[in-house]
Amino acid sequence: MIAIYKVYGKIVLKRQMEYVERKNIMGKLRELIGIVKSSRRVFIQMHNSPDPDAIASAFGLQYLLSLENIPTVICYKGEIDKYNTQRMIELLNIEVRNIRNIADMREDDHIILVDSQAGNSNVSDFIGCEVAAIDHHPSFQEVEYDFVDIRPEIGACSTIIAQYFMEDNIPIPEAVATALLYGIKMDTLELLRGASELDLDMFYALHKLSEIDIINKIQMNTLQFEELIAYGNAIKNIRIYGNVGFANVGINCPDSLLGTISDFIISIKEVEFSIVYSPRENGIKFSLRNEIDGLDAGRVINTALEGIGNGGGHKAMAGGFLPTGKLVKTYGELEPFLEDRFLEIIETEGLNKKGV
Ligand SMILES: [Mn+2]
Repeated sequence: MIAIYKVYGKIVLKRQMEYVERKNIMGKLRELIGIVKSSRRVFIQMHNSPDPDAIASAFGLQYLLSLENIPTVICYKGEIDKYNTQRMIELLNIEVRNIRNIADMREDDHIILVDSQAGNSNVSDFIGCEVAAIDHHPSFQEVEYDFVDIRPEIGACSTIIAQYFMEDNIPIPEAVATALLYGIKMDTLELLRGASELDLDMFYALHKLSEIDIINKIQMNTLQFEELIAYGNAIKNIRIYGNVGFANVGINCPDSLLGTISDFIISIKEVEFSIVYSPRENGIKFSLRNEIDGLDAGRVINTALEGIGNGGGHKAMAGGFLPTGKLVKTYGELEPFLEDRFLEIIETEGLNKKGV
């Protein structure tokens, strides 16, 4: 890792100077503040079962808005079930609230979506008004916002928030820098997955401002017994067809863990595309990872679940949900049906990209 910082060191310093020089130009942050300035209260909504990148982005944005005396509440639906994410919240003193503990949200309250967009399968529609979206996922649905900063080419939403600080030359408190650094680290697998030049720049700048000790503490002893069971199921149930791996990790595996197991499955040498899923009471939850050049995991799941469910994401990682209510298939029929469907789409998409 040290080698990476050294290589990019010079370039980053030059760019930081450019940011400083540009500080007087009205940036994205000013535009956003203009929109929410007069709000009674702003809710910063993360995707359901938020991950470190979503939490860091919300935390950073909350700080930026607090400088303008704009009252905010960071909120989400679902559970924060991964131990390292809970540790992050605890150690950095981040205040997040589950929607079930917010009784007084009103229609005229403003919502800023971070690391998410309205209409996605993993974003619940709260009663407030979605006025803004800051995200790094591709859009699968057109939604009108008063402010939008959606950049699918960026590896982490934390990077976009960090850029707001840098552009306007706003000093970053240590806890915020540490959170954003951890967000980038987690979403880009230590800068090795989908990291853009801006991710590298922000990572480098944040690294110097962060308390690395806290990151080490967040990452220590993070494997829980429940996770071990899910890994066990994945190992037991994995099926590999060519370079595509499928694994059923068992009933009600938490969303965030599903992604971690998909990362694990794709780390197998023979697997270049992984589809990991967990049956729920009302459907099946999917997590996909892709290492094949001509393929896009987001498109694969979007096509596979078209008309029967909802899915999307990036080239390298994606997710989706298939409600079983509408499907007239027993569970035993469903697994082979899904495998065929995915394999067919992967093959067709791969061939299309090669221009065959
Ligand atoms: Mn993210």
